Amino acid sequence: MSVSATFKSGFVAIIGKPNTGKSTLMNRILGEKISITSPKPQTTRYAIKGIWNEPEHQIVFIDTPGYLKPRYEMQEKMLKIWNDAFKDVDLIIFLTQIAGFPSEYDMEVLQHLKYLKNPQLAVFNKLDLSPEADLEELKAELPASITESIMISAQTGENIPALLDLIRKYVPYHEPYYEEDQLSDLPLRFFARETIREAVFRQFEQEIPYATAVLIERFSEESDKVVIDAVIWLERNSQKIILIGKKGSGLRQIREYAEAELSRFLQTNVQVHLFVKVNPNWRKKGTALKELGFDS
Ligand SMILES: Nc1nc2c(ncn2[C@@H]2O[C@H](COP(=O)(O)OP(=O)(O)OP(=O)(O)O)[C@@H](O)[C@H]2O)c(=O)[nH]1
Ligand SMILES: [Mg+2]
Repeated sequence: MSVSATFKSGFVAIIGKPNTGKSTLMNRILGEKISITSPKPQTTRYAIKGIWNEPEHQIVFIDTPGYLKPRYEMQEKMLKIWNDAFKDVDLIIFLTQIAGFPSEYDMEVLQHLKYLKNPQLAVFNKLDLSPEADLEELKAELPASITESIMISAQTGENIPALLDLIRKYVPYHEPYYEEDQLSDLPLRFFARETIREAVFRQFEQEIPYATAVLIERFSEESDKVVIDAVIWLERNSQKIILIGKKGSGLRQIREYAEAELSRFLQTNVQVHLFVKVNPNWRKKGTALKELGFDS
């Protein structure tokens, strides 16, 4: 790859409270659904990199899980991912939603940010829901470590070009870190797993999404299609019954969602075979966590 001396490349971490729209923002910038989203908090469980390529820039966004209190081991892992995401990044985007700012959670995050040396930017999201918001009022709550701020809607795209102009300013001259046609550093089987998890998050209420882990057992790329075998792990038999649904209707909907999303993403036919298994408290078991991919 030949690169001019004026090429810029760097890392931008997006952090903040669950459900404020971090993943939606990253997907909006990339124009592809790299990170799964849902109306429920704690949808994202990993630090997910999305690579944004332009002729003169390559910006690597790191979407992080919005963590709650580390009640489960899984949440401690999220906390670690979150802290690691700060290290060595060229810019931290503190993302919050306008309504309810500053929440207790926001204050806690801002408290951390005060002591970090990385350049920081505040992004107030969901402007479509609070069109009357006053940026000056919101800014008054920010620590001095945050030098700029902007109100956007990740959902409608409002002010995204202005946000991108701000972000570009913080990215240093550097050759690209990844190939220019690469959208993410994650393997395709990761997207398969995440898409199935997204279907569960969108289809089921309260407990089931949080009791779910997905393991891809087979991902085979054939000449005319991709075939995926996946196990959905749940904590209890009662959850398994609900997930499978009447005459398998619940499971069928998950499969259809995953096949449609993944066919679009991979641009080929995708066949998904789902299996449901029960493993009580997979969340609390270190080994099970590792097996399920929480091994960072
Ligand atoms: N109205 C409105 N809704 C938004 C906007 N941005 C995101 N949302 C919605 O807010 C919800 C949460 O979005 P996510 O992107 O999953 O939030 P997140 O911050 O990644 O959440 P976690 O991964 O749980 O930390 C979804 O239902 C989004 O559709 C916005 O600008 N306006
Ligand atoms: Mg997310």
